[in-house]
Amino acid sequence: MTKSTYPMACVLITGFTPFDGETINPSWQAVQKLDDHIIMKHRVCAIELSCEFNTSIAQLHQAIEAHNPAIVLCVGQAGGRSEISIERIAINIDDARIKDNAGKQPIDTPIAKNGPDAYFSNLPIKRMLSALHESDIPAAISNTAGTYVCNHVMYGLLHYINENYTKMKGGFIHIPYLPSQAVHHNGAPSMSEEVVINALKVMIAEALSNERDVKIAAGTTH
Ligand code: PCA
Repeated sequence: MTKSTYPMACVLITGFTPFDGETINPSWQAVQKLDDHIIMKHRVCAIELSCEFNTSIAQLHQAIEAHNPAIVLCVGQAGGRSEISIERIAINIDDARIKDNAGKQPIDTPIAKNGPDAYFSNLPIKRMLSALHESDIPAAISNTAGTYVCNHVMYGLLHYINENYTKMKGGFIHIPYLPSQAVHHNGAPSMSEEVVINALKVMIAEALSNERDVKIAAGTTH
């Protein structure tokens, strides 16, 4: 085998289709710009997930099988949040406030019947947080990814990793509205696409270079 025929290791990064009346989703807007970028000798592969329960997890599993990534970073919109939110935990429940893009609205439905109540991200979330702060990007650890499609995908990702690829790293990032969305939501905070793209690069590089996390206080009292 010649050197060029070895596939390059890859990082899978996902964004979502628009939902809840929006015409764009900032996650896919940013994520697609990173497709084919090389970060620390890893090729970034970007895919768009449907904002639909079940379909989204199936699409994610298919992409994992196709690319065998070292790291999977899923990204979604959290309108109303002001910072990059590094999600710590996914819980085994769907409780949809609104219908998904396929018209489904599961309420108090477990994601995996015999799965554990929750999974923690196995990415070095505190290191990622510090790296973002060092780059002057507002960010925080979040202790809830909600109970809609993003939590569903994060749980589906970590359950799949736990059952099939225990060496694979995975986690979820929520991002604020883009300024072009925030103008339609009175008082809502926003973050530019440029900053979000930079944040994703910083977090991917940090996750690729550190297997283990560090203990830094980043909890909340509320
Ligand atoms: N945000 C939603 C689903 C898709 C997205 O971008 C959520 O936070 O669940």
